[in-house]
Amino acid sequence: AQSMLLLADGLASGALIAQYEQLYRKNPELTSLESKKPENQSKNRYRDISPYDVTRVILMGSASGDYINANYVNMEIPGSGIINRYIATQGPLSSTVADFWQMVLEAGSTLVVMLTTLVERGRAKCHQYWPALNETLTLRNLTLTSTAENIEDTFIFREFILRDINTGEERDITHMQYCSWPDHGVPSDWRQFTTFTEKVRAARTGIVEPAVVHCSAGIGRTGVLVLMETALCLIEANQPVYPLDIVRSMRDQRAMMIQNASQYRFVCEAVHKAYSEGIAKPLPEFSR
Ligand code: PTR
Ligand code: PTR
Repeated sequence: AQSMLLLADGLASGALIAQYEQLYRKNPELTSLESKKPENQSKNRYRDISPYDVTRVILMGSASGDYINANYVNMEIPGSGIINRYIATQGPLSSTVADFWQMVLEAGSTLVVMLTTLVERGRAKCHQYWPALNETLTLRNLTLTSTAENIEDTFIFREFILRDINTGEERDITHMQYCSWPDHGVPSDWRQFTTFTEKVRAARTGIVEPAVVHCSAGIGRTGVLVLMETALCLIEANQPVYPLDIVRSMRDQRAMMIQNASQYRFVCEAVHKAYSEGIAKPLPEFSR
């Protein structure tokens, strides 16, 4: 298809990267004032990573205020009627674990995607915000019970039950962790990453509530996954894939999505390979 030829040309000529470097990292018209308030600063893992006010997730029922470092990111797939909804967020801190699960509860989410390990090169990247298998974690008005854990090469899939103590409401949560992807870097294998993304798509099929996606800062690796899933959905709906437009749309909802040019190149190459190898292909119902 036309857009795939453009993508291949752009990768070969370097134009794709040049255009990416021109793009703003933050939309200059959008503020992030809430994250700078004194009472909220300790809730940010990184001082330089702040959510826009306009798309931030506002907690309704948290005892520690309405702020969490998270944004709603909605990616529309034209022509298909699909809008993939995400909450892009940082890896929880020990002090924000209860807020994190409160957010999952309030958003109605059933899927949490984790793209970091807890520690990388000796540095803490994310607090372990879930209990060990068959154990229960109690957080203010919530409990979280871990009921299953399956390790598949570099992925770990877990099942949790999230329970609201006040209402008795229970919800099954699927947790999908990708384990071999250091921050600022790219996955070691495009095929494995594409497989992981396909599994995320399968897990969210038919679900309108947002998938909660996080890494450590919630921008770099989270951005790569959102771009990949969006591109696969566009191909399936027989729509052109213009990665730069997708990044712009993401960065209008959460600043700095996709950390650097090597991540952008990686995901563009993965999209192109998935298309040329027929892993991603237009569905018959969408071909014109
Ligand atoms: N349905 C036609 C086809 O698949 O060939 C027409 C079509 C052409 C559909 C291009 C989508 C297209 O988008 P792009 O080529 O930019 O991916
Ligand atoms: N100031 C931090 C740093 O550059 O180390 C912020 C940061 C951390 C930015 C991690 C991006 C990071 O990667 P990811 O969003 O993939 O966790």
